[in-house]
Formats: sequence, structure tokens, C-alpha cells
Amino acid sequence: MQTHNLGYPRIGAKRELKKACEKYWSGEITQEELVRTGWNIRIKNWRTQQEAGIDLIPSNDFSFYDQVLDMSLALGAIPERYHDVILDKKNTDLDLYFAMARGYQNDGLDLTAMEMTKWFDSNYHYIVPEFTKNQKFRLFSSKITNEFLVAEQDGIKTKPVIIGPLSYLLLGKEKEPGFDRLNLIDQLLPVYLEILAELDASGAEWVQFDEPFLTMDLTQKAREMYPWVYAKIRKAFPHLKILVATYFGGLEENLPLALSLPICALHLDMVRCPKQLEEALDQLPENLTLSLGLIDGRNIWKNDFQSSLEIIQKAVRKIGRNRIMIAPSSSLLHVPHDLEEEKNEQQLLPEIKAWMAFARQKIGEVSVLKQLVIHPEKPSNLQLLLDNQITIHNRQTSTLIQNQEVRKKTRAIGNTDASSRSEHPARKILQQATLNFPLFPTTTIGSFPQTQEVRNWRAKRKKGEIGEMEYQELVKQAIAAAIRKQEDIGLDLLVHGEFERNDMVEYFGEQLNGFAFTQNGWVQSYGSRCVKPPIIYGDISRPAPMTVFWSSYAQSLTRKWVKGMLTGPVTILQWSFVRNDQPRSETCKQIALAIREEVMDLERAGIKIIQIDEPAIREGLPLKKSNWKAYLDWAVQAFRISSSGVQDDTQIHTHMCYSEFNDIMESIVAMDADVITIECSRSQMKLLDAFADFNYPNEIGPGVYDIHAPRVPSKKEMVDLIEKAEKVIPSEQLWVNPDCGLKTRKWEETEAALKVMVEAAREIRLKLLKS
Ligand code: THG
Ligand code: ZN
Repeated sequence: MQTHNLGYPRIGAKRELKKACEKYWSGEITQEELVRTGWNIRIKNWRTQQEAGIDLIPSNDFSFYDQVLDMSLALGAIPERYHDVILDKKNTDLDLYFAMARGYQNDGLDLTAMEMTKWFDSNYHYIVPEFTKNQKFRLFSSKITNEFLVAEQDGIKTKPVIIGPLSYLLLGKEKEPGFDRLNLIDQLLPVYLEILAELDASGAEWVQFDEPFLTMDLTQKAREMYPWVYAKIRKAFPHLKILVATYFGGLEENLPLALSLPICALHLDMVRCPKQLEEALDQLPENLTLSLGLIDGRNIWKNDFQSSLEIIQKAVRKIGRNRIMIAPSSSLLHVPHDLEEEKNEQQLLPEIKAWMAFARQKIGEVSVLKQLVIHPEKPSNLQLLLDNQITIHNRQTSTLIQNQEVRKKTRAIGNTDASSRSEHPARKILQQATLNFPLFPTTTIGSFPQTQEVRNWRAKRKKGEIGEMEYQELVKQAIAAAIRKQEDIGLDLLVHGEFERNDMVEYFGEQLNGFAFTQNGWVQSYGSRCVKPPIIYGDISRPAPMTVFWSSYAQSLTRKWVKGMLTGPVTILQWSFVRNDQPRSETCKQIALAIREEVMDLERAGIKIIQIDEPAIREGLPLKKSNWKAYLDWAVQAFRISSSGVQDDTQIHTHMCYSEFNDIMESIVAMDADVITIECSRSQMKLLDAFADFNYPNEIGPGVYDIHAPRVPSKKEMVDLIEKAEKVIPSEQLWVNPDCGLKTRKWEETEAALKVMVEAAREIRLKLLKS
């Protein structure tokens, strides 16, 4: 029985990679220094796993930005527009790589970044490969082999991890019409074989092919290609041991297909889909090894050894120890590095910390499970098992988890949404009477620039260098300045700017009961950007108002309306580590009730417009379509619970980004927000078609400019976009706003762009008057 790991976090235990990358980008360190930091992290990770006793340690799981982009570089899938970057002799392949990831402005070149999208149902984002009809591939970088060789010099024979050819094609998109990217397999496969030839020649024994698409709905064509592709690989390298890794779900109808592949081992996610074991064992061909993904790679709870052992024993009885591998369910990219970095007992109670495991602890668990199988009678092993059972029992029975009051409330609301509101047309009349907005009202999504200064205030307050009152005074000044700026710009609906918030989920979690926080629990979100997801360990309640103080202060400064800003229940759930002892829908309902209380307190305080953001509602969609309805039903219900306790003339807004709306339109309508603002400018209003096709009945603010770059668009560009929107949505339903929040921008560009946006709205109103 072998232990292995699918991937280790790569940002470094103290976010060393993030810091080095950002320093390199701003010219503070050399490329050599950045590259050295990269090797140090890799070597440290390999040694950590070796010391933990992992038999097969992954390599090529490291990346300077994103593992899918690494693959595009390895395969030479580099869109033509970036080729000029390396014409400049100062630039290396790494600079080319960063140009693809982040865009490149220099020496007359002005290249935008490649598109980025969500990695399955996680909060990680990857760079989408781009394919043309005549796409050529060639072996461009030797990163995969290099990592293997460096590890070998360090005495570790790793298992290189690469994205399987079919999942790689499926992750990408066609950049021109008239072809199917799957047909590129004939051009692609030879390059994969070259990579394998290099690895083979370097002495690699195992290679892991990630094929997460096997857990999704596949077309018949894709299903037919799988055996063909892996047969070619097998034929070219009969001695290489190929492990195909599937994760984030069960194989279900693709199980027979996966079991039929001519490979050495198949990895199954036993956390998301434990029930697939039975069928897999029944159908397992004689020469196939089964890798059991037992340790949750997507969450931070300790493994329940007893139940993992039961699964392993079941498999052992059927196929024997030698054909079993044990591992985490997925790459550990999605969990923080090391729980031992959490030293502050006020912040993370020791009782709760004892229930948790981060990446370093999880590979320890994999190793212990093996020991428990091999030497079950050894006293030290018995002790480990016993300790684990006690911890699991403590968590189940802890008084920290249960809040009867909350349970009573969620039971009472049942499957209703407790809505007391009229239909939207009636609400709209009442709202307009109170709010009195012009046509094409202008607003922003909520956040204004989080300058270094603002971040410093928070850091100083945390360290005790400034007191609570002093901090509040500083934030108040920032709010007052933002209100004045918005009035000067001439926006119709103002926001307070969210200067008091770190992250839109963390901020609310910190004020709710049932949430715990880490000091250093960083997880990569994209590139060098990280998030520190809160940990939902118990029943959720709201001990006190969370945003009323700041929103009312902002409203007191102006005669214009100021929006109250909240994060919605589905997004708080989706961007947290969630307790695994009850259904996610139940936890979401508890959050929804807490947000509902906040909404009603804001209303009582005189806030007439309240925005409840749900940017993550789409990424929470199950990977298989057959499970969508159940999710969408409870997700929509949660939003409605949070939003529908108010009077008809209180206006509810919501905001979503990164979303393709076509296949979830019905649910968006069912959310019944009075106004929805969406990201739209990068798609040139294409995303709006879904709303138009559906005759979306409520109001919409399609984003009229992209906030991801510092560029200030011209008035004409924005007018053109608004006119495009007007062609498909009646003007009485339209709002004018940027694509998303402005926290990552600087004030200078923000003010300039918003001024142009307000002028664009005025021009449209004039045109309407004249026509
Ligand atoms: N919060 C959370 N998840 C998210 C987003 C968010 N997922 C989707 C999207 N937004 C991802 N985007 C970002 C953008 C910026 C940052 C992180 C994710 C970011 N992080 C800081 C960093 O890495 O330097 C750290 C933030 C902090 O200091 O708390 O800038 O908005 N949960
Ligand atoms: Zn957004």
C-alpha cells in the first residue's frame, strides 16, 4: 500500500511566493531572486512530505502563477499577440508567461491579460487556454522535467503532475468559430508524448494525469476519446506508470469508462462521493490500482480515521493491500499550509483548532492511515487512533457548535422565504415615489480604493498601535471624503466605500457567531492574490448589527441616497470553509437569517436601498447538471430569506460577477432583487442577452467599464455600451455603473472614470429627451 499526494500548496508557509512575485513585478527584486524563492518553496515542500512519510511526492504542482498556464507554456499554446514580448532580449520566457497572465504594457506593446475563470467549484481561478482552428503545439518549456530532476538531486523521486490532454482541451476555449477544440488532440498528443519521453529518459516511474472532467457531464465524443488517448500513451510508454486523477466529485456514469482506461492507477474522490467505492471494487480490472482520496483536500477538518479505515479495509478485503493507494481527495492547493502557524489562542480557540488540519497536517494523516492499516496492533498506533476518535467525538458533542435559538428559527422558516413583499411592478411604483431617481441612474458597486494607508490603519489597530476610537475617526474621514467625491462627480446613488472592511466575506464572518478565523490561513485565489477563508464551525447568529453604524454615518452626510452594502448568504458560504456535519443548505439558511436581521436593522436606521452581493452564486453550482436544481432552489431561497423582510419601498440590489447567466436565468429572476448589477463590459454587453431573451422583469445595471485595468475609458465607449444595452432592455429598467467594485483601483483613475461615466449617462438622457 502506497501513500501519495496530488499537489501541495505553493504560495509558501508565509506567502513567500506572493511577496516575491509582487516584488519582481514592481522591479524590487531580480528574476534570479524570484526563481530562487520558487526553488526554495519546492524543496521545502518536498522535504516536508518526505518527512511525513509520503511514498509518492508530487512535482510540477508548483507554479509561479497558475498550473493551467504552465501547461499552456509547456505545450507552446501561446497566443500570437504575446510573441512580441520575447523579441525584447531583456525579456525571458518567465516574462512572457507573466505577460499572458497579467497583460503587458511596454515599448509600444499594450497587451491585455488572457481570460481567467473559476477552477471548477472552487475559489481558485485559472488562465483559460486559447485555441485557434490551426492551433499548433510544440514543446516550449521544460519545467516539468526540470522539477523532476531537481527533486531527484535532492534524493526524492517524485511523481510529476500534469493536466491530462482531454481535460486540458476542455479547460480552454475556441477563439474563432468553426471548429471543435477536441479535434486538436491529433496536434496535441505528440507534444504530450515528447514530455513523457523526457520524463522517461530522466528516470520517472510514475506520472499523474489530472482528468477532473471525468467527474462532469461529458459529450459522447469526449467519452470516446478517453480510451483512445490513453491507449496511445500506453503504447508509446508501456513501462511508465500512469495514474489518472479525478476529483471534486464522483465518476458516476463515467466510472466504467475510467476503469477501462489502460493505466496503472485510478484516483477517486472518496470525500465528495464515498458511494462510488462499491461499484469501483466490483468492476475493477485485475491490473488496476485504486487510489482512495480519503483526506478532504477542499476543507480543513480533521479526518475521521475510523471511517477512513472502514473504507480502506473494505477495499483491502476485495483487492488486497498491494493494489491500494491512499491520498487526499484532491490537490491541497485549496487549503492553507500549516495549522501550527496559528499560535494566537484568542483568535483561534484551542478547542476548535484541535478539530482542524491544514495541508501539512493532512499529509500526516495520510501517512498515519497507512500505519494504522499495516501495524494496527502497535501501541503507538492504537493511541493515535484513540486520540483521533476522542477529537471527532469532542467536535460532535461540543457546546460551541449548537445554538438552540438558531435551530428554532431555521425550523420555523422551513422551506418558505418569509416574504411579505408585493410583486416587483407594485414595488417599483412605491420605490420611485420615495427615491425619485432619474432615468439611467448612476451608481457604483460598493467598494472604493483600499489604499495602503487604509490597510495600515487596520494593521495598526490590530497591533494596538492605534485605539478603536482613533481607527473609527480615520475611517469616518475616509467615508466623508468619499461622499464628497461622489457628490462632486454627480453620481445619483452613493456608497460609503467599505474602508472598514478587509475582505467582503471575512468582514462579516468576524462579526457573526459560529465563525472562527486564522492568522495565516491563506489560500491562493489567483496569481499572487490570496484569501483567508473564515471557518464556519457552528450554528450562526448575529450578536449585533454589523454595518448599520457606518451606513448611517454615511447617510447622515448627504441628501442623496446611500446604499447599504452586504455580502449575501451564498457567497459567505461559498468563500468559507464550511462545517461538514450538516448539509450546506442548512448552514446557508442560518447565514441568510443573520443577513435578514441586518437588512431589517439597516431599514430601521433609514437606509432605503440595500445591496446584497452574490458574486459566488454561480460558482456554487454542482459540477453535474442533474444536481443543479436542488442547489439553485436552496440558494435562491437563502437570498430571498435575507432580502424579503423589508417594506415594498425599500429597494434591494444585488451584484454578480464572473457569471455566465444563460443557464441560471430562471433562478436569477426568482431571486427577485429590484436591481441587479452585473459584469458586462468585457463581453461588450453579450452577457445582457440572457436577460433580454428572458424578458428580465426587474431593473439591471450592466457594467459599462472594466475595473480590472487602470485604463480610463472614453465617454464614447461608455455611451456605445449603454446604447447597446438599450437595444435589448427597455430604458426604464437600466442603470449605469462600473463592472465591479473599485477596491483594487487607485483614486485617480477611479474619479476620472466615474466622471466620464456620469457624463455618458447625461448624454444618453439628453438623447432620449430629444427623440
Ligand atoms: N473575496 C473572497 N473571495 C473572492 C474575492 C473576494 N473570490 C473571487 C474574487 N474576489 C477573487 N479576487 C480577489 C481579488 C483580490 C484579492 C483576493 C481575491 C486580494 N487579496 C489580498 C492579497 O492577496 O494581497 C489580501 C486581502 C486581505 O488583505 O485580506 O487582494 O473579494 N473571499
Ligand atoms: Zn463584481
